[in-house]
Amino acid sequence: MANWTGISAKQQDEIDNLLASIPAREIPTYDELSYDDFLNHHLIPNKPFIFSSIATSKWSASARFRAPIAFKAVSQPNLSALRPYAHHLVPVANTLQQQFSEFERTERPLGEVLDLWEKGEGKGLYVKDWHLMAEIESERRGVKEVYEVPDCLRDDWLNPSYTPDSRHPTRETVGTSASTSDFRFTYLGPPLTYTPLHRDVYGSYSWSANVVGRKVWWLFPPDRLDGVKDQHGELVFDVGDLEDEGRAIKILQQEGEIIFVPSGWHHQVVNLDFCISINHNFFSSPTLPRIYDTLSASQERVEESISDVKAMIIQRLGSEGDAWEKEWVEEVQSLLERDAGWNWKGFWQTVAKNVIGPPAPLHLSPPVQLRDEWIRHAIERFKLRREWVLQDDIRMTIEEIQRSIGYER
Ligand SMILES: O=C(O)CCC(=O)C(=O)O
Repeated sequence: MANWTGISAKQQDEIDNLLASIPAREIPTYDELSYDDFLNHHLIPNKPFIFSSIATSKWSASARFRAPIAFKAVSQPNLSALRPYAHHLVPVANTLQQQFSEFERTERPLGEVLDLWEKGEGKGLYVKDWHLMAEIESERRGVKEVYEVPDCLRDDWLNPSYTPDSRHPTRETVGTSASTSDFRFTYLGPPLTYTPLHRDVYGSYSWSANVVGRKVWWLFPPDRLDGVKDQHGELVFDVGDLEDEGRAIKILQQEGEIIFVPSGWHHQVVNLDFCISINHNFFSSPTLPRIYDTLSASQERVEESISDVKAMIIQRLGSEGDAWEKEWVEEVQSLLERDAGWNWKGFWQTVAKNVIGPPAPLHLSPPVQLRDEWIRHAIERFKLRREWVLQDDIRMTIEEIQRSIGYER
């Protein structure tokens, strides 16, 4: 059996109730969007929008992964078409089993999960963060066997630059495991599997394309978070537990549509049908100030959490000279990398890489003067930090960036 049929009457009721609760769409939907409009109406002001299903109509995934149903706008998943990837080890969340502020997670071959689904089992299992594109590239094929990144979304500083055909292994990709190398993800799961309230990694933007099925999104701009906190001031796990769902911008994303989620916006997502979706977390030069702020805030939290270590280092090395401070900075940066996923070294290396080899052509990127202004501003701010003084490798990377944008000070 290639299709998913395992939905109960109770689940169908829940889905019907969700559908009945969707208001008129509050964000724009475009069949086409010029890069200038994308930059000025969405990237810079940090506002969401949707690309209509035209954006994915020519994707191979749309032809391969959908089993269309006559006279219906929503397809069934063609699970057999995923069998060529059955050997990929994929992260699987059990959305019926909450563990603290996450779901229980395991890693297993995709084939095992497909077997369960094809038997009508594994109803709560959600394959999330599967690095399908990196896997395809590591097997020396091109991602065009799945998708095409829309023009507007190619200025992506977080992922390998978009190349439809197989790419030669680079210094960056050799020795990196496909399962951790990038932020190009594929998600698949049965109706009512969901992703709890969260904000994306590093304060990045994300885009998410529904190849199969429909999703409901609850979006929260940064100034609308008060309604989703519990009595201890902590963000709730599931906004469905709140009477007013936190007064979200609530969107029904149809099959084929791509949603753009702004940087720093919290969101929750539930699958209404069996869904297969592809998403990227990404950022580009207009997001640099937000990414910078997010990393600074993560560092503050890390420093607070190990403030006793600072006292111990000073006691051991004395407070004269900068030896204690050098060790403290290194300690903080290494914990920051584990906690936030990266640190200042990674931040500046990412900026350098994208300045030296821009991922998108000029007409699909912000004007160079604007880009360089965002970078200069970040450099000016960074020069006030102790890491600028104490971390030689970062200083060298920044000097390389300065040379590249013609900004020597
Ligand atoms: O589709 C989902 O379940 C979550 C997707 C998401 O959170 C994102 O694309 O940022």
